[in-house]
Amino acid sequence: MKTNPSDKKIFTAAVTGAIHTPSMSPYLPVTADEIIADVMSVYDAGGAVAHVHVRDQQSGIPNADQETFKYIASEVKKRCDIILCTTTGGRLGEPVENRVRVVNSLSPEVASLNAGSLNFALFHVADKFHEWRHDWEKEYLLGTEDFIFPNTFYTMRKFLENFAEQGTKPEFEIYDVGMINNVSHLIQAGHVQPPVYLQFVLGILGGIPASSENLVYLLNEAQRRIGNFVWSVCAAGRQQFPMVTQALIMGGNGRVGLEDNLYLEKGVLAKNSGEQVAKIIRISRELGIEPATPEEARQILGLKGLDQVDF
Ligand code: KMH
Ligand code: ZN
Repeated sequence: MKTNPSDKKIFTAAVTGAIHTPSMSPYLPVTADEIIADVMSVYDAGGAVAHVHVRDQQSGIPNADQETFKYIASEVKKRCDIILCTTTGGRLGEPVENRVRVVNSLSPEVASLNAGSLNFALFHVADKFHEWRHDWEKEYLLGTEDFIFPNTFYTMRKFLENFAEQGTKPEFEIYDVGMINNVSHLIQAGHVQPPVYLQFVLGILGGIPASSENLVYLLNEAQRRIGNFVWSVCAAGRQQFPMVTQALIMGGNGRVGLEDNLYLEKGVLAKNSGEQVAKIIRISRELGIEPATPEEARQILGLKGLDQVDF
């Protein structure tokens, strides 16, 4: 029997993010070459999309350096056809104008678009670590007790103008139920065309907790208010595999990766994001669900294609 690409599921891995810091795992990719290696581990394991942030090469501080983005994207493109989803979330505290720059400089196929403001909190994690490799890490985490991650309607509209100019598909990061209403508004106001791509991000302190009930609630609410969308789930920490598995059972797509969770299983650090991709694909195949190739993922998401990017 021939499988339709839309029966297959898109596995994304978020490879480094801006949440974890170098002291938390020796495997967290920091330099551009480490990030490239992690993206390749994702591709080799069967992932279709890699979500990418960049960091300062020495200190590991997340930043929005365009040269680093360009180097990573072009090196990955030389090696494989994986879809790159560049972040417009960036570092906690990065000025909004810097965050969107990557859309114009790389013209990526997909980029993240955070669907509302929230108290993006990491301060509670700082207590779990006692030795820091860099001075900035503890301060960065503790500073989030008084931090709002700004994604106002104005910011979202301006970001979407940049996305539209480049033909870049937004991946809406949905941290809480009200953000579904925000996306619905953006569609109704004509700032973005359906079908939209939603990434439900569960378990961030400041957003909706990771639970089965909450995922059902988010999905029902998205069906009611938006109707026409492709969706995926990721979850912070140990909820990563349970929540992504639940998404697969409910017909969604899933994201893993070291941005969201540093572990492969209890007490075992993942050596790269590819190990997590391999694990979720093993689980998926046990459920009779096949991973989409990057080309199939392009069809499912309606992307412009790798020949249309600027890297
Ligand atoms: N950097 C975090 C504040 C995104 O990539 O767009 C949120 C984040 C989302 O990582
Ligand atoms: Zn991210």
